[in-house]
Amino acid sequence: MTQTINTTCPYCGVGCGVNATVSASNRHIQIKGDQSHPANFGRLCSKGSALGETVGLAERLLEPRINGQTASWEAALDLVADTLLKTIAAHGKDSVAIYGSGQLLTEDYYVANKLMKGFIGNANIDTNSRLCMSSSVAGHKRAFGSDTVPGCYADFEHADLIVLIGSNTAWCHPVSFQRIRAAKEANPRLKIVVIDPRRTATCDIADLHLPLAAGSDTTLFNGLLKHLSASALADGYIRHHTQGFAEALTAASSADMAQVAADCLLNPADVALFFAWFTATEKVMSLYSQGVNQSTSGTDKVNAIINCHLATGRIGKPGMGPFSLTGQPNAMGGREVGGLSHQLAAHMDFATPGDINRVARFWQTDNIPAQGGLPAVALFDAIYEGKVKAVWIMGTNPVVSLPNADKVKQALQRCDFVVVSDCIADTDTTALAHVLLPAQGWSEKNGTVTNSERRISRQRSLFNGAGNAKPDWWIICQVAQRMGFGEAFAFQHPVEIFREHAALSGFENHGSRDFDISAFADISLTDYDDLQPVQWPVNAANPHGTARLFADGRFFTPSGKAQFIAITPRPPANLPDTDYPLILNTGRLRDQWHTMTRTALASQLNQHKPEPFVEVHPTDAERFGLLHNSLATLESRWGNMTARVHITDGQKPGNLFVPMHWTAHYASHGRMGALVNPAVDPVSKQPECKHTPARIRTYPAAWYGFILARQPLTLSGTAYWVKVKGEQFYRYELAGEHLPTTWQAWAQNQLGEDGTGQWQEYQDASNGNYRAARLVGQQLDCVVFIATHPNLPERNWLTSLFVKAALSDAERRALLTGKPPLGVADVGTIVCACFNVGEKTIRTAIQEQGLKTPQEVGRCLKAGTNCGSCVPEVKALLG
Ligand SMILES: Nc1nc2c(c(=O)[nH]1)N[C@H]1C(S)=C(S)[C@@H](COP(=O)(O)OP(=O)(O)OC[C@H]3O[C@@H](n4cnc5c(=O)[nH]c(N)nc54)[C@H](O)[C@@H]3O)O[C@H]1N2
Ligand SMILES: Nc1nc2c(c(=O)[nH]1)N[C@H]1C(S)=C(S)[C@@H](COP(=O)(O)OP(=O)(O)OC[C@H]3O[C@@H](n4cnc5c(=O)[nH]c(N)nc54)[C@H](O)[C@@H]3O)O[C@H]1N2
Ligand code: SF4
Ligand SMILES: [Mo]
Repeated sequence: MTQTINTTCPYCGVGCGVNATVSASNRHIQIKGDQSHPANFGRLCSKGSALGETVGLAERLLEPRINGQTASWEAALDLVADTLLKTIAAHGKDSVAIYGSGQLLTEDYYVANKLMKGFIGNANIDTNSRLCMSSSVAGHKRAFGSDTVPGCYADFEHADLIVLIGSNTAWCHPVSFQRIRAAKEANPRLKIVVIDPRRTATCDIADLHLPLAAGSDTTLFNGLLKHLSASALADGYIRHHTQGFAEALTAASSADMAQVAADCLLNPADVALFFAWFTATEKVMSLYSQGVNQSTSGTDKVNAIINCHLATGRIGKPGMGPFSLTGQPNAMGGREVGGLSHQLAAHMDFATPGDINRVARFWQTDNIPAQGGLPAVALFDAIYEGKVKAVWIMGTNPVVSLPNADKVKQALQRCDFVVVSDCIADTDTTALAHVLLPAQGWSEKNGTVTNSERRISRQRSLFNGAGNAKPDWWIICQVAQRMGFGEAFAFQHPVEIFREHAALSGFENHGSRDFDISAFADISLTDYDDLQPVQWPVNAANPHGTARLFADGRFFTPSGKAQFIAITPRPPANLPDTDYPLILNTGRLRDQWHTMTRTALASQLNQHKPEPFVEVHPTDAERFGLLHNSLATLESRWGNMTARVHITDGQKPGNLFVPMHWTAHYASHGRMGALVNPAVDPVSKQPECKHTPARIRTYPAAWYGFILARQPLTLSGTAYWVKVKGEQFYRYELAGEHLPTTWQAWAQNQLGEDGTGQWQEYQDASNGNYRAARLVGQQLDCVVFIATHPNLPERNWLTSLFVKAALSDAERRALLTGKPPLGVADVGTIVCACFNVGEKTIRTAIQEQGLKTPQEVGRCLKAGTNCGSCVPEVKALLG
């Protein structure tokens, strides 16, 4: 029996609708894009398409655990509530904290925030959104008086210029990227400018790429403001709808174009072209993400961009406006409920007079503190210092994702009481918990999320909870009840929480707050279950939602006018010096989600970039003696990591890039958060994850190798390892600083030898090569390849053998060469994750069939025809 249910993808802030055909008996799902969902109209990216592979039970946390032992819910909830109460009694309210996540549903988030700020009575609840969206939130508040994203995705089809600032849209918001690409194909006037120190896959559709110096965005946009002031000002708009223009222009006035180009390390002609396009184009959108937010000038960067839109009056109308791309599926919902420590709920905050009193009356509590609480980095410092003695972490993996992550780890090791709610059993953070609470994950949980364009969508349960896992809202309410706050947390179903959240948004609002979904204050369960995606505000005046705000030029500031902010550019907090001469930048890959707890479960998502790597410019590689594909150790003042060297001129000289994804669970030395400096933006308190002074040196490997094995292994004596799940195999990339006595004994030790298999072996002591393979019956069981250099055979042909029921004679004979027998094609590194098409297959088809365009490659091999995220790479192969 199957059933088709519409739900929402749990990954990025695009917020795609998913059509899930479910057979509940075996937890099997078939995933399709929801044609009717306005965020994606049926499209999904590689991650969304692979959701079906992530719902297995193997890695799940299925029961509560206390100090590593399985426990009942009663015992675990009692312990959490009692310990919080005792800690508060002994050390005061401020000694407890919650650290939440933009991956919680709105309903979960609402009750977590209500518990901490409303009833426990301190504001020490912050979230990973501090690392993600807080500079955008702060910039919006300064300019608009409210945290409002004015536009919507449909604007892509109206725009004539789209500027992508600090956003690798192609990989991080792939479905929006495809939509922009399609808009460009349909509208030849539409120009795309990418502003990013790196040349990313997003540059594939760029008419102009500005590889600016890291951290120099405020200089560039100040320069643009000054340039606009010469010929493109919307004088009437500035006069009637804004304040502070003169001061902003004065602050920008030293920024003449040549100086801007020099300060940003850009080609002056490119800067001139960008300024000319922006000046001449009415319908311009500025889309920005972490290259803007994750900076000690993050809030200023946001306002420098918004200033240019206000100066030209280009906001609130079709095809124009600043547009902050949200990261997590519910980054926006978290802001609605007030998940950040300085916010209250429903877009109210501690700083706005009357808000505390209003929320207190609505919640019927007199416990709300007078001030906001600690933001994420300071919160973990307080844990480290022993000021916060009990912390409850929900839906986030801070031991990986916070800056200065080794200190975060130590903070949790020192902390008296660490509770972690997660759906996955073994993460770098769950490893440090005293109490583990199994949360229902995507496919089980039920509630709402809000995407980048303010669109609320339903995530619906497809299955019953795994094992004894419970929804986050239920867990929080149970603890609240045990702490004596029963009446305020008597919710029986997420719809009841949603109604309260909606009612609060309308409470004494009268148009004074942008966030208003009061139309749902009395929503029935049936209507909630059927809720169609809708953009807030949704109220009596806008019962069907609102695509754009600010068309009338009225804002939520006391004067009703938008505010220009005078920006004085500042360099990043920590600059390179002789000890740490390089700039370490960090970010995302196409097929992984953050700390990989879920995406790494899907074999097909692990093939594109299987191993932690560091991108280095050729001149830096030469300077530091690094070879392509060798290993290098990176160090900063805060920590170190080891990664594979990728030499590419897509980097700017002096800059390094590492992906943020690897954890101690998947790699011995890949946890990049250890290096990242903890400097924060003075306004938003968002950390500067994109800019850490670092150095790099060759890792002194005596040997390199890999093992492919049908079963997971317990490795011993390998200094460097990375674990990669594949289709019926596990891949281990390995290296060590010392040679073992014999490779044979070493291999048997790693693989376990019970005498059942047939071994093949090859050794060449002269060049340090050792190769072995074991077959069990007709099937390949494992292979080992070792050398004293990193240039081992490619893994793809070998990995493709694991799905075969029986190896042919030719395949057996070829095994230890690592290359397919004559006449059998090696697919090469997987480029298209959706259809598993490799680089070599694409190259061969291009050559043999004379393919000229990505469309022709798509017709021939299907590569790039589902999510389209690999089209930039297909194009590169065509080139
Ligand atoms: N595949 C995938 N998609 C994701 C996620 C994921 O984990 N995987 N996570 C989601 C989340 S939570 C988020 S927040 C978004 C993030 O989405 P993005 O912000 O697009 O992703 P990042 O790779 O973190 O950073 C974007 C770019 O900022 C650039 N940058 C660095 N410094 C500067 C600078 O000083 N100025 C400018 N202009 N650019 C700079 C980097 O080189 C990088 O290419 O992605 C979401 N989507
Ligand atoms: N250096 C550097 N650091 C960064 C960034 C960067 O670009 N560079 N980006 C920052 C940004 S923008 C972000 S958003 C963060 C992301 O960083 P994290 O939030 O730490 O990363 P995730 O892997 O998404 O962690 C989510 C956790 O919640 C669990 N989970 C999933 N669903 C549920 C659920 O329904 N309930 C519960 N209770 N748990 C669940 C997952 O298994 C996982 O352990 O990283 C930040 N850190
Ligand atoms: S773009 Fe991909 S990851 Fe983002 S919501 Fe859509 S399917 Fe999910
Ligand atoms: Mo994020």
